Amino acid sequence: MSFESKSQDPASQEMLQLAADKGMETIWDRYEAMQPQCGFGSTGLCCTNCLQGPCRIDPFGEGPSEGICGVRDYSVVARNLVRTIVGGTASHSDHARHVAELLREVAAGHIEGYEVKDEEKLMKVANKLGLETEGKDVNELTKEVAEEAVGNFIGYHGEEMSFLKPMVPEIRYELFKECDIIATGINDVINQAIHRTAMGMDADPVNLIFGGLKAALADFVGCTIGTDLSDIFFGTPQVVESEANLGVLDENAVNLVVHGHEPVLSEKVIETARALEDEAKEAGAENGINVVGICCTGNELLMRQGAPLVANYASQELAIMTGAADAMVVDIQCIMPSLKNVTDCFHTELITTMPHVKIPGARHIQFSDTTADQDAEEIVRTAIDAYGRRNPDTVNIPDHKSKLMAGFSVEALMDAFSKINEEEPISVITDAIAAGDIRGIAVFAGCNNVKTPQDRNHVEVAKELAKNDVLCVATGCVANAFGKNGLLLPEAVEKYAGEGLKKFFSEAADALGMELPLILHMGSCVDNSRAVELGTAIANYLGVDIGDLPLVASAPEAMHEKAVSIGSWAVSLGLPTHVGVDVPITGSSLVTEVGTKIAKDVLDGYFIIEKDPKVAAEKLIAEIDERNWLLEMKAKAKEA
Ligand code: CUV
Repeated sequence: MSFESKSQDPASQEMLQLAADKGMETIWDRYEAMQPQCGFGSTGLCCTNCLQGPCRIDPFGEGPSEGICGVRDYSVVARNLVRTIVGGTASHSDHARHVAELLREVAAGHIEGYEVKDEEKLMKVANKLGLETEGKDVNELTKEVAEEAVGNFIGYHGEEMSFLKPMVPEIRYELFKECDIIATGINDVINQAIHRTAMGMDADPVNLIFGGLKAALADFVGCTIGTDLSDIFFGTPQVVESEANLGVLDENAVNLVVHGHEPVLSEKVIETARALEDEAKEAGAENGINVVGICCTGNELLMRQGAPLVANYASQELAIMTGAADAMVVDIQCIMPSLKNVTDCFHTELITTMPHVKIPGARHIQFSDTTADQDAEEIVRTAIDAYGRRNPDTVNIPDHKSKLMAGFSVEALMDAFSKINEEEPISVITDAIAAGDIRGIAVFAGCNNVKTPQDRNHVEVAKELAKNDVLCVATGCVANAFGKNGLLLPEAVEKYAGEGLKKFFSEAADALGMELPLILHMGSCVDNSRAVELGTAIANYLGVDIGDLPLVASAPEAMHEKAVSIGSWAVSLGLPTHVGVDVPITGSSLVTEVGTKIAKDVLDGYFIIEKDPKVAAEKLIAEIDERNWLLEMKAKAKEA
C-alpha cells in the first residue's frame, strides 16, 4: 500500500504500514471515516450561537437565506471567524499568562524552583517597555517586567497593551490606532469578542472583522510575552545542532516524549531527566534518558536545550506506535485525545499534567509551579518504571532521521551578523535585499493538517521560494517538517537555493566562519514574535513600514485556531499571508472579499488561500516583486 497521499514523511509511511498491518487506527483513518464533511460547517455557514439553532444558511440560495433570528450569511461567517481567532488568542495568552504569573511569583520569592537565567534579555525587555532600569537590581526589574506583562491582560484605566507598541514600526502602530484594533488588554478583548458574537449582538460583518483583528493583535501580544518571558527564564536561544524524526528514539534509552507547548514543564522535565540518568541506567537503559519533543514544546526544548524533535502534529500517534516511547508527557494544546487509545496497545504511560487538560484514562500527575521539582521527579520516574515494562518485540523504530540546526533567535542572528557589521548587524540582511541576493523573506508558521499530505505543502512551498532567492524562517510544526527533510542544514543551500541566496549564504559563511542552514528555525508558535521582531528591525533600519517590506507569511498546513489568529495578525501587520487549506469563510463572498482583497487596501496584508503549493509560491513571489518595485519607486521619489 502506498501512503503518499497521507504523508510525505517516509518514517510516517513506514509506521502507517505497521498500523494497517496491526489494525491500529490513526488520524488518517478517522479523517476518512468523517467524509463527506458538512458543507455548511466547511464554509462557515452553520450557526450554533443560540439554542434555537443550529441554523444553516444555504449558499446556493435554494434553502433559507437567513437564520431563525434573521442573521445573514455574512454575519454568521464573520462571527464564526471571530470566535476561531479568539480561540487562538485564548490559547496563546493562557500559556503566556502562566509564564507571566510565574515570573511575578518568582520575583516575589514565593516560588523557588525557577530563576531568571537570562539577565541580558530581562534588561532588553525592560528597555523595550520603557521601564527605568538605572540602579535597579535583577529582582526589582523582574518584578516590574512581570507586573507589566500581567497588566497586559487587563487594561487598567483603559491603557493600551504595552508589549505591542515597541514590536512594530511607529507608522504601523498609528495605523492600528486609526483602525481601532488595539485592545486595552488580552482578557478584555476575549471577553468583548465572545460577547459581540453572541446572539443578538454585532451583525455588521466589517465591524465584526475589525473586532477579530483586535483579538488577533492581542494574540500577538500573548505570543510576544510568551517568547520574552520564556527567554528570561530559560535563556535566549543560541544556535544548536540536533536531529528530527521518529529515528531519534533510542532503543537503549528511556524515551521520554514531551508534547504540548509550555517550557515551564518541559524545561523541568529535561533538567530532572539529566539528574536521574543513573536511575535509568540502573533500570537497564544503557543510554540513560532520551528526552525528545513533539509539537511546539519540542521546538522550545530544541531551541534552548538541543533536544531532538521526534514528531510534528500529524505523527504524534505514530511516535507511540514505535513501541519505544516509555512515557508521553503532555501539557497544553495540540494533544490528540486519541493518544490514549494508542497507549492502550503499548506499555507507554500517557501523563497529563495540567488541571485544565485531562484525558480519560490517562495518568494525571499534577504539575504545579510550587512543587515543580517533585512533580518532574515523579514524571521522570514514571517513565523509568514504564521502561521496565517495554516489550522488545513490539519495538519498531523507523530508521529515518535528519540532522538539523536551530536556535535562530533574533539575538543569535544579530550576534552572528555583528561579526560582519558590528554597528548595524541588521544591514547584513538589508544589504543583501538591496543587492538583490535576497529577493524577499518568508515566515513559515503552522501545523500539519490531515486534509493535505503531511509535510508535503510545507516542503514544496519552501523549496520553490528558496529556489527563487527567498530567505525562509520558520516556527512550529512546519519547522519540524523542514528539519525532517534536511532543510535546516547548510547542505540544503547548495541543493535548493537560487543563485542570489547561495551568494548570500556563502558570503555570510566566509565572514562568520560558520555555515548557516537554508531555513532558519526560530522556535515555537509563540516565537513568531521573533520573526516580527526581525521584520520590524529591518523596517525601522530602512525607515519604512513593515507592510512595505518584501516580507510574506505562509501556513501551508494550518490546522489550529492559533494558526488562524497568527494569520490574522500577520495580515494586520501588513503581510500577504498564504494559507494552504480551506478556511471556513467561503460561505460569504463579502467576508472572503474582505479577507483576500480589501484587506490589502487597508492593511497591506491579506490572505492568499491556495492549496496548490507551486501556485502559492508563485503568488507569494509576485507579491514580493511588487513590493520590491514599490520600495524602489519610493526611494527614487525621495531622492528626487
Ligand atoms: Ni504551536 S499549533 S500543530 S504549529 S504545535 Fe504543532 Fe505548533 Fe500545534 Fe500547530
